[in-house]
Amino acid sequence: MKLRMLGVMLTTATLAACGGGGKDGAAPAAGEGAAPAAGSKTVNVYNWSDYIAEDTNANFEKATGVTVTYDVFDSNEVLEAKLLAGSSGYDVVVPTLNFLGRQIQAGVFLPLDKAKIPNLANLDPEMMKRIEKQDPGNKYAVPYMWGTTGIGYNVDKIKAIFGNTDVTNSWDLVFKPENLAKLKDCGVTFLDTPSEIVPIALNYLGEDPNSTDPKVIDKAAALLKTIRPSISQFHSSSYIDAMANGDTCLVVGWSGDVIQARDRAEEAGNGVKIAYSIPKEGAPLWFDMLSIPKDAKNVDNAYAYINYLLDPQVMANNSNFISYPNAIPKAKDLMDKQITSDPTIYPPPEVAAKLFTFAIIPPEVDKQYTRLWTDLKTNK
Ligand code: SPD
Repeated sequence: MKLRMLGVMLTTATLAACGGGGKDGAAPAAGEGAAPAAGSKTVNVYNWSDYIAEDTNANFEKATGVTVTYDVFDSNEVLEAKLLAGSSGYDVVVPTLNFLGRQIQAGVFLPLDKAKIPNLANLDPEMMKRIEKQDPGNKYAVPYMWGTTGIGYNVDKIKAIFGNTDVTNSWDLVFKPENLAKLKDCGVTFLDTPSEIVPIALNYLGEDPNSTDPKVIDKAAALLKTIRPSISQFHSSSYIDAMANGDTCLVVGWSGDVIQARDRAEEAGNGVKIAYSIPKEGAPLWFDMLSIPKDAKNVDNAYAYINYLLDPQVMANNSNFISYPNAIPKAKDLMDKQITSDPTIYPPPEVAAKLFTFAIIPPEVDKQYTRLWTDLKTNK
């Protein structure tokens, strides 16, 4: 069983000085090219919460002599606001690919000096080709982890209410008001982001999930209003513990986070059983990308940090800990088979065929998303 220090991997977007503490005796992996940088001895990293093994930063510090200051967030919107404002103070950030795409257009990032990231050679060329659609020439970023957005659920509660868990195979469970109403009392959490929930609703309605037509987007807004009375909370990180504790029985959330909730419940021995489903109508597939803001102060250390994360052993340790897949084939070989053979983490081809990616959201669509989201959240 994995030992996790609950509370160390923060589930809220707060400042976290993350380091120390070995996990399962995993050996520090130095990572080729992770030599101490001359000059400054720090790197300021801004990553998603619950998205790194608890010993990775400490191991990097040991290998390089560079101190990691590690802050976390749980929303692309929050990260983007900081990046667009400038002077974020961060040297390494991790936007999702479609957000990265528009941030590239806004001139936020440093073009990568690939000679400083020798472990780039470890990345899956097929995946890099896919990513190139939103980062032409793979000029500004490299993939860290990828995943899907689907349904996390409390197995026993769903069985008690619906008789079995087959209902989790369809978004009908979420978008038919009469279904979601049955879960209202045991807790329903949605990710707090229109940029995921609106495309999922559009896909369910048979529309293009990336539609930019205001009338089409209004259809998603109308659908969401019909289920609003049954949504207890909008949050993009606290649901891991809430599910693990049995405080919420359904989430529209991220694959690895739900698996982490499952593992936390198992470790707590509290009898709560959690599972994750990618509904048959299809679900989002996304990539989170390591990049360097153009005003970063510790650029060489940022390269050393990114290069370190791309070491197959380091990447495998991280993926094992957070239950998200990565883009390094050699790392997959080093990972726990229980994770690499889990179809909810690594979707098989027939499931993968139904996944859709997010397009770059144009400014006018962004405004409509923000308006409808505020309206949805404030009017129950
Ligand atoms: N707890 C880590 C969650 C990472 C989620 N990445 C965001 C994906 C956005 N589509």
